[in-house]
Amino acid sequence: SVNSISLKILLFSFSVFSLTPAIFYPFGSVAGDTINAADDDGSSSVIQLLRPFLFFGRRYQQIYVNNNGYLTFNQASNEFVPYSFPARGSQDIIAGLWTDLDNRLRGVVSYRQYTSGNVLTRATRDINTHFPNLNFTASWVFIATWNKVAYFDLTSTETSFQVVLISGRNFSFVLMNYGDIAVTGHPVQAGYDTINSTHYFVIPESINGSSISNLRNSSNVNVPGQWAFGVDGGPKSNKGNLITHYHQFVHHHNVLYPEIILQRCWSYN
Ligand SMILES: *[C@@H]1O[C@H](CO)[C@@H](O)[C@H](O)[C@H]1NC(C)=O
Ligand SMILES: *[C@@H]1O[C@H](CO)[C@@H](O)[C@H](O)[C@H]1NC(C)=O
Ligand SMILES: *[C@@H]1O[C@H](CO)[C@@H](O)[C@H](O)[C@H]1NC(C)=O
Ligand SMILES: *[C@@H]1O[C@H](CO)[C@@H](O)[C@H](O)[C@H]1NC(C)=O
Ligand SMILES: *[C@@H]1O[C@H](CO)[C@@H](O)[C@H](O)[C@H]1NC(C)=O
Ligand SMILES: [Ca+2]
Repeated sequence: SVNSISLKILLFSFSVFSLTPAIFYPFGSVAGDTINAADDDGSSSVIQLLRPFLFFGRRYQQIYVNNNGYLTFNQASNEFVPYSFPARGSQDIIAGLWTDLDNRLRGVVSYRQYTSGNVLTRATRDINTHFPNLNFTASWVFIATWNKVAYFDLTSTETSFQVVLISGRNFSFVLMNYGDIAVTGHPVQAGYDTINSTHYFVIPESINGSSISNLRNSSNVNVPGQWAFGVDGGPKSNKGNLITHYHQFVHHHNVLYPEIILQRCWSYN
């Protein structure tokens, strides 16, 4: 019947979408990524950055991609239970989805940095869209991807997200891209925190594993599943408030309709 055909088309388009969301930057072995060892609480080796990354006033030359869903600068971390931001702790951290991920049986954690090519063009366009009037040009992009990674002890789950670091001149940005995020009973945390928590951000709803799947349809930049942050901490980011629109998308007859739920403001400094 017509109904079953349209249902099949819908299911087909949903399954295509779930393979690789359009917001994802290139990743995986086809993109030439370096792949982390499959390990419950493992990390990359130290990654020397091809350009220094400015994170709220601190300039980093190296980074680690930790399998449990987050980036650290000074040392690798095997912590599988996130602490809550703001922690007023002693490290800078960028958490795409800090929780007990485990890719021994399922999923790939990988990363790559770029200093030329289409990825820079795309990053330049994305940042100028999200942060108009900066006349920004990306000169370096770092992409870390957790693709279809299982949670510890929940070996049939698949969770996909990316953390993209972008810099040019003395501007720096973080994009978080969320695909399918499986429900979990483990503690979770998404956002970033700094030494002594002078700057931090927690993505709304991201501390509840039961509602974590909503990361795929929320945004601060009108792009479902994408969050964008300016993180250099330079003078420009102290000029007033950045108004952000937090959208959720509602399911109705298998179609996603945008619904404006909230408008959030935060002081971008
Ligand atoms: C924007 O940046 C480019 C290259 O950095 C520069 O050539 C151009 O003059 C800038 N435009 C404005 C309006 O500042
Ligand atoms: C963090 O706070 C402690 C205690 O107030 C202080 O001693 C330390 O210098 C601060 N660290 C940084 C990097 O500001
Ligand atoms: C977590 O999310 C679920 C589903 O949205 C909700 O029922 C539950 O009350 C939430 N728990 C907390 C502690 O916020
Ligand atoms: C970039 O850094 C220079 C000094 O290194 C400073 O004068 C300038 O204000 C900075 N620009 C921004 C946008 O932070
Ligand atoms: C968000 O997306 C997920 C997965 O598509 C869906 O199950 C959920 O109902 C959505 N939540 C909202 C609030 O739209
Ligand atoms: Ca783990």
